Amino acid sequence: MQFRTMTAQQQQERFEAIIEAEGKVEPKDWMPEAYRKTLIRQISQHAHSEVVGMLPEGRWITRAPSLRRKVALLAKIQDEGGHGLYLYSAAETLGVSREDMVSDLLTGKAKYSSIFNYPTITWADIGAVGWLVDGAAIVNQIMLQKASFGPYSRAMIRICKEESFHQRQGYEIILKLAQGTPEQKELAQDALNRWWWPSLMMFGPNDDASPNSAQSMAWKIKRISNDDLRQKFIDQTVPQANFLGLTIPDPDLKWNEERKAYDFGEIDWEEFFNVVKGNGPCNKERLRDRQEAHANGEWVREAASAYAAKKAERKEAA
Ligand code: BYC
Repeated sequence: MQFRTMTAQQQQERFEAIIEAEGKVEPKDWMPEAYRKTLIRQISQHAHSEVVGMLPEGRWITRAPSLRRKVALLAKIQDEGGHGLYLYSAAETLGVSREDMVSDLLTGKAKYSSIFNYPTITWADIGAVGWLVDGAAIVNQIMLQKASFGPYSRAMIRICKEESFHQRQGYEIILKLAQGTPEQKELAQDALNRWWWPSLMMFGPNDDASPNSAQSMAWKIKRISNDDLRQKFIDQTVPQANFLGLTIPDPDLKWNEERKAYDFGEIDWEEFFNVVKGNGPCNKERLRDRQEAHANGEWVREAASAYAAKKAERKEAA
């Protein structure tokens, strides 16, 4: 039966059956309005995060310590731009325009990941971003490959492949510094000290303070809760820090044999919400840089749309 000829109840039942059977909801399928809105919210925020995430790393392209490091960093940052494009395209299939999404970002209406409002002040920060930020992103994004919305799930499969290269790129930078001179090791430790807690915040508020989680999990957009993902990240990252000979800046961090997991200290949620509200160390700078980049790209958008219009005109005339 076609969606168009179904009653509202049949449509709802078909949607629920797809979710139940681990199938994929596709853009032309009927879906509840709230499901569509949740996806637009999450996918567009994710796309914005990828694009804004290019900025803190972009600062280091001209200052990378060797040609090899520069090439790897450039490739990584280009990948992030690509991720933004896949994700904007996935969101567009839900009926929202790219112009509207970009405008929401540029006017400060849209959220993007809190992590990108922290500064990259030394080269070791580039290592920490790859190791910890991309590391956290992978832990979160592996489950999104199985998201119930087809275009999001397919975009995430490709993104995850690229993210694992990003994580290794960062870990290798930190490893070299950690094995270097005492000054280099100190740079690595200092970067870990500054990026550890913000990385834990990337997973979002605790489960009991996460208004969207329960419904997103029922719809199989999210598969694992914020707290469970955070724990997974901590458990896999602590042994890496130990191997590097670096100390995680948390005096309460302790292996819990009963839980077979690390206990850890209290996250400063006041800092998190403050950053999300726009008051982090770099929020203003990030928005200003995106606004500037958008204005500088005006001629490219004009040229591209003029070319598309000309092509359509020629096709019509032929
Ligand atoms: N920062 O109910 P909750 C990358 C918001 S990019 C800011 O738990 P949800 C990379 C949340 O939006 C990494 N805001 O929400 C790129 C919600 O507000 P709204 C980005 C946050 O959606 C370049 C409110 O808090 N990854 O990998 O169920 C270089 C309540 O939260 C944050 C993604 O976007 C935050 N950290 O769960 C390197 C992954 N956390 O919208 C790396 C996709 C929460 O109700 N997104 N909020 O106004 C997700 O998986 C989920 O959206 C989240 C939050 C886990 C982030």
